[in-house]
Amino acid sequence: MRKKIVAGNWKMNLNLQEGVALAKEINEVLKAEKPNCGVIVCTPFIHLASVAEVLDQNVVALGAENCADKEKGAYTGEVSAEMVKSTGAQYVILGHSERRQYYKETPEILKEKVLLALKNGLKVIFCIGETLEERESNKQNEVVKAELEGSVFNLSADEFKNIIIAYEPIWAIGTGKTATAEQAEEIHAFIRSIVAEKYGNEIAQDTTILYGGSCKASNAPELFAKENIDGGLIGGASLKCADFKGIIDAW
Ligand code: 3PY
Repeated sequence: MRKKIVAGNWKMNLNLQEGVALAKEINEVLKAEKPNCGVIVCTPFIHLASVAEVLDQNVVALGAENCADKEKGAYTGEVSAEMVKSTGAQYVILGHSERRQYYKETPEILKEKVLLALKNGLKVIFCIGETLEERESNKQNEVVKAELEGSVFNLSADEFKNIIIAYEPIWAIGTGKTATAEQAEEIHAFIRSIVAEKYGNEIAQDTTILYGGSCKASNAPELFAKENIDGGLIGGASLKCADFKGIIDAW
């Protein structure tokens, strides 16, 4: 049985004190009422060590939003997968469209990041998704397939078991637009089918595929009701405990 997950992606929001306070609140609320799914909060690097101290990771696991494509050394300002892991984090988001778009992260760079994350014992939330233009020319399947082939389909089956896929249509990120549950289900089913082609049906059935892009408490129930949607990667709505809890409660 694949894992249902709701993961928060705080992006570049909240200072350290605000981040720790939010993590504490989420932890308390979920300890009091155990969720029906796995919950992860992915925070900026500077929050990781402090947030690790306040989370019971059996209830809320911790992840980073990025890691370097180099192992160690003279890369000023970078943070390695090993450093992320040493904070107590267990997950890392890689391939988010904001990283691809604003920081020019290519499939090759992402491939290196994925390998280093796995080598250091992190599980990867790997994001894929098409632009509006690609969707309008019906290229979404081609795009997500190429993104998987470019950065994660080189992995062995054992390695691939540590990958969570997050489908995030770029046109739905931070825009308030959400793919309809039917649109999302259609492409999630396609993604599962190409995972099955590559790694076989058993691994495909066990792979968690999250939906991301303006997912909130109001649309989460409809999205999560779909067979191939195993939860959400949540941007803005993960920045307030009540909003985030509202999505978690959709399971
Ligand atoms: C969003 O929901 O806006 C996201 O980008 C989640 O990663």
